[in-house]
Amino acid sequence: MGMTIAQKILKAHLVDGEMVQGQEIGLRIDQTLTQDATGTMAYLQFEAMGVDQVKTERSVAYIDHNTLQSGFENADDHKYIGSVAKKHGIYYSKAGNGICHQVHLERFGAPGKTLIGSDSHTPTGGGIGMLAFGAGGLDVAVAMGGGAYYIPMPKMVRVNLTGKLSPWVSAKDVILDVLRQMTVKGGVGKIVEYAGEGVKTLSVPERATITNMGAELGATTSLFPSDEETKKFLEAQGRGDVWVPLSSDPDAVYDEEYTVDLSALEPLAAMPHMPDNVKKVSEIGEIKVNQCCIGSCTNSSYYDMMKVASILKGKTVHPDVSLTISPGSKQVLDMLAQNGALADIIAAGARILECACGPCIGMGQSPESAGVSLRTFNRNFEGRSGTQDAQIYLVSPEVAAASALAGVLTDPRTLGEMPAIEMPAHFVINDNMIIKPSEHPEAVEVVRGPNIKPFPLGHALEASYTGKVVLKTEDNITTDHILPAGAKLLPYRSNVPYYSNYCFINVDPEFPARCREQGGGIIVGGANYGQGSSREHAALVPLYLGVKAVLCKSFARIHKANLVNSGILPLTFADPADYDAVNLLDEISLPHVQEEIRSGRQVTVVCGGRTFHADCEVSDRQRRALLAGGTLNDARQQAQ
Ligand code: MIC
Ligand code: SF4
Repeated sequence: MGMTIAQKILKAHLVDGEMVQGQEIGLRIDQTLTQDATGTMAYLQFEAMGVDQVKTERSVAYIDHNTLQSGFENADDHKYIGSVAKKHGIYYSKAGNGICHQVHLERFGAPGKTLIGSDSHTPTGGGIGMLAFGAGGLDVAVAMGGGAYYIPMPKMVRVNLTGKLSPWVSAKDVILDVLRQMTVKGGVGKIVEYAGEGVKTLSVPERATITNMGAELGATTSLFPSDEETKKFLEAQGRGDVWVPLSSDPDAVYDEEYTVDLSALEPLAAMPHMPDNVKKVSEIGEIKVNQCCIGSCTNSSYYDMMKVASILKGKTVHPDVSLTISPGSKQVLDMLAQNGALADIIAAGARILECACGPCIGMGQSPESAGVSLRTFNRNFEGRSGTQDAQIYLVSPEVAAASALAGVLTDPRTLGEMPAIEMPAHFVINDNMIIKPSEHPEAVEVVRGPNIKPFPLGHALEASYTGKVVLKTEDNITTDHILPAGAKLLPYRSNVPYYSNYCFINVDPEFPARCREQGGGIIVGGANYGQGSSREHAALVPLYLGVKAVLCKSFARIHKANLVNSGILPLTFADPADYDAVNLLDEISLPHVQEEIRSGRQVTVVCGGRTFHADCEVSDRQRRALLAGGTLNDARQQAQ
């Protein structure tokens, strides 16, 4: 039987298990990346493992999230990560060099290789045919130490691209259309492959926009074939030698198929507050806009920025609009500076920000109260911008730039003829903000600032458990709900005790205090619990607050893995109707939980005199971790 592209790469990297759908497989990981907001934890865990030098082909530590230094915390974290990197064989991309996914695509990614990153948008690498996964920090630490990365063998989805994009319609509209079709839950447990005639009409940056936002589908990862276009991109990056061709076999079997007719697409927008709440710009109408933000790992390539510059050239941003531009990397900014496009952007009245995540993660540029902000980013969850009542729309760079000029949401097709943007034959290559690891690692001292506190460790699972329901949530709870980010809180990513005061703060401000009163307990959730970011803090902080189990209708993949790593039981209602019978502060007992987890049986749940069952769908390896109270405890026990 023929194979899909993903199956070929999985097969070449399989070190454990069988490629049978739903069963856990272990993969050899060629490359890892971390960013700073998840990196401190990942490296603290890596240090706890006692490995000297990373065992991967390439590991890179990026500083791109916490770049606002309004106190010592972020700068101290950068210093810590820089010194750990130097000591353990990891490349270090300094603050200002760019967003991890953009820089990795430009300078390190390679078709056919496996990559895991402690950031949910790591699948951006799928734009060049890399099999790239977002993961928790501990999983990345294990991979750096040479350990396998485990996922349940995913289903295969094929998205057929037919036709060719019309002028002013962009790759962002392709993925917004896929989100409209599949929803934010539609990709869970699946790898999405793009195929068909339309593929060759898309450049690598356009493909990367599409694979980037596969994270919003909940997909395990997304990828494109590696073809002549991929080769051209890598050659232009001076890295033609890493190119290999990759395509699926003609008789490859997919579990699901979707079609996007590129020719029929129009400019789209995801309306507040979910990435799958997609409408045509022409249907939404001319709403007044206060802010436009162009950048993020979704839309910050040279290609995107050149489109924006050509729209802004010779024009002026509307007096009521604040337009921010964050180029994805130093390479992009450098090229815009050298060819004069940056001058066009500046002259139009845009605010140029650092090459970093910036407004995407609420690191500055929070909109005004109830402000309407059009963003070329990937997430518009409520409150993520830093302004709780802001209305965030996700759009293409073309829509954002056109609207910034007009002051209202604007269909760029009204602008007349679209300027043609050529992909460069050679990108400007200057890696002087990427620091190589030391040749004398023994001489490097790791620097730890006072904000870096130890991370919590779970306790072995006892025979039975009784605790109160400390929170009951609706469906689609995101990790931004569980632990908000933003400029005020991100500096505490290496300080779990402090961060814990903000757990679920925008859902139920009493949650941290309630956990302290009750000595922890159980969280009850709806469907797709934990979607969004890979931040393992969304597990570590509840662990710190004494949460022993999350009982919900279904989980997002990375969050579920993070719960297991922390030793928190990920339970799902065997009968979703039982969700209705459980209320806040009810007492829940799990009378035989240890035995049931050990033997893989359903977990008995007693609540208010009723008995029902929950599933704990995990692998044998994960069962062991849950019994030990987390993956690190388990690794220690195995080592003994
Ligand atoms: C995000 O976009 O939410 C982040 C910030 O990049 C996260 C990682 C984090 O929370 O540090 C992600 O997507 O994984
Ligand atoms: Fe950074 Fe935003 Fe991308 Fe997350 S989604 S990596 S915050 S740019």
